[in-house]
Amino acid sequence: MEIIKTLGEFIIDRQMEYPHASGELSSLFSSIRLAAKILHREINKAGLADITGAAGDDNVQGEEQQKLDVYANERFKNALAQRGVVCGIASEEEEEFVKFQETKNREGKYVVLIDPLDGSSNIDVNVSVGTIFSIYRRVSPVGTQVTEADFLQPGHAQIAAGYVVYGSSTMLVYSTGNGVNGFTYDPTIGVFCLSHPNLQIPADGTIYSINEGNYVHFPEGVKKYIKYCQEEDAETKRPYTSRYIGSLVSDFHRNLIKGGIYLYPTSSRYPNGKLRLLYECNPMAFLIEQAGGKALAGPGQRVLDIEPTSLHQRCPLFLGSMNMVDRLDQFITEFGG
Ligand code: P6P
Repeated sequence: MEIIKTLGEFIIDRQMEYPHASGELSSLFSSIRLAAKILHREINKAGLADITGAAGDDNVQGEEQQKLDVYANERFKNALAQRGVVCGIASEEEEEFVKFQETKNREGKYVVLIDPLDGSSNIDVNVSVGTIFSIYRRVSPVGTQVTEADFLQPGHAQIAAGYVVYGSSTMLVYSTGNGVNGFTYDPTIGVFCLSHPNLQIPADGTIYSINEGNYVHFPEGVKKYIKYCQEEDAETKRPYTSRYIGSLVSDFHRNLIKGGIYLYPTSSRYPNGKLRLLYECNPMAFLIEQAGGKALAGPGQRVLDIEPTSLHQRCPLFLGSMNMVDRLDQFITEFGG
């Protein structure tokens, strides 16, 4: 008889490891779990319902908002507000951070930063998309209104981070700082089941993931690394394989399982990189370090040590297998990156 450990049981078991834990973080995760199940339902019928396609507005990024972006943002915002343990959120879909005004929320100890539906432009072509979340303890006094300082914390202060990937199966992968665990959603019984305990990224891999369409604009060190990936070398199993889905969560998840490196450098269109530090780079960097990998924003620059200055600031991102990121770091240190 197979033993099913659900996400809920896993959270309770792990909570026992933190005697001081008051169960609030568990409650926070249950709200994320609920929103993820609802989004799973909507994404898997998106092609049928009139919920695909643009919503007609542009978000703070100036990107055309897909209807599911808007829906996802509302779902996660409402779920996170209901439990009272969160005093506010920042979202890719919200220009300003959102203050939860209920008294129960002002007592909340946590803030959540979220990309509700990353890669949403892929929905209409049936390619995997994801939700990315990052959780901090607030720095402002409990009982007061949340402040911007609560959101502008360096990534190493995260107490938890994770993602949901809505792919061939829906998975929730997260860490609270003691390793990374993956849960696969079983829609027939409506629960996330532990399917990938203690995920560790291989120290080496043979996959590099980058949008080579921007090659001519890449820094010299990145160009040289790409050529390195393409050279013959039996010992280091090169040439590597190029895989780029164009959905960060999907590219990240594949590399986490198989080993590999994901790169989003600066380019002419994105002089500071495209990805957002607070709700894309930091949570993914937290996870990859917890899984034994590495995440840089530039030569020797650990993503998690960046001191944020604004909610939607961008930064370059190089993350994945430790030895692959170290090799890239040599190139961008010597030639620029
Ligand atoms: P490009 C999706 O828009 C996203 O934010 C990430 O999910 C993805 O990795 C990246 O941008 C793709 O960007 O410029 O290669 O299309």
